Amino acid sequence: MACEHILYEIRDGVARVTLNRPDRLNSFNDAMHAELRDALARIRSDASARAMLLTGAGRGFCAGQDLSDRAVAPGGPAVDLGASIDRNYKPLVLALRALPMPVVCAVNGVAAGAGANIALACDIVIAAKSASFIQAFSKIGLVPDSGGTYFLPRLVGTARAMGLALTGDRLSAEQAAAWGLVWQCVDDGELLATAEAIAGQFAAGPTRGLAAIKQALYRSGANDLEAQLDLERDLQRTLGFGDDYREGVAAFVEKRAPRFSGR
Ligand code: T3D
Repeated sequence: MACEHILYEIRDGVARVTLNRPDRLNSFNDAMHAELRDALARIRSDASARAMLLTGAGRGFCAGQDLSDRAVAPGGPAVDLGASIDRNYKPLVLALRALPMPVVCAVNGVAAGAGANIALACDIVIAAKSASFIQAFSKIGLVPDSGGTYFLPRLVGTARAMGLALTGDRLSAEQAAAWGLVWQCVDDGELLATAEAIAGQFAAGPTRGLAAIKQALYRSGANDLEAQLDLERDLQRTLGFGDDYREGVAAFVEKRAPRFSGR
């Protein structure tokens, strides 16, 4: 599929995806969703991709759904938002979480509505100092979607989640980092270099092990301790038969840097 609304490349083990509708603050229309869905499927099936980096073009990261596609003429039929979520937002969030490699999100500017929660669906979120997060849904009579009501209380607790969701107030990147909503807040000029360095580190890492870490942490919320211990055992068993574990131990014993193959 030709890409018109995203930029996409795989280089040096890192799949880079840039949301690219800057004049609309990279808000989502159906075509951008389709391109992103296609890119994620390609990344998943390309063995040369061992980490993903998601960012936005221009001054914004993503302003959520393109609302110009939602304006309804008086008396006209309403859009079925549930169908839109089933078709676009739910598969996107699930695909990011299930991608068998770390996903680094570089939040370069405002992340609003579904744009904020798609950032939170990524595994490591780095925000530029000038970036901000807005749960804009309450301003238009909606509920946080794209995982907002799932991620927010888990990341920042119910009181802060409730405040963010009910008010729709802007949260600065620095405050987001202080609250533990994101991994790091960096100077604007350092955002891409920082995100590239982290994605590059992951791309040279033990890919299956990193994917298993994602899986274990994301499943821990629904497991009791015994189920989680069993999951850790099962993952460890599988990884212990892999090339990267063998290489990691050999490198440690030989006092050299490991050369992980991702297998
Ligand atoms: O519908 C479904 O399928 C269900 C799923 C819904 C998921 C959702 O994401 S619902 C929430 C949708 N998003 C919003 O409500 C956010 C709307 N945008 C804003 O509130 C503001 O734009 C921001 C706070 C994000 C940024 O403000 P500011 O002042 O920095 O920029 P701006 O001037 O408002 O925006 C710049 C341009 O982008 C502007 O266009 P113009 O006037 O230069 O031609 C603005 O209209 C456009 N833009 C920004 N956000 C959207 C958008 N155009 C369409 N849709 C947007 N979401």
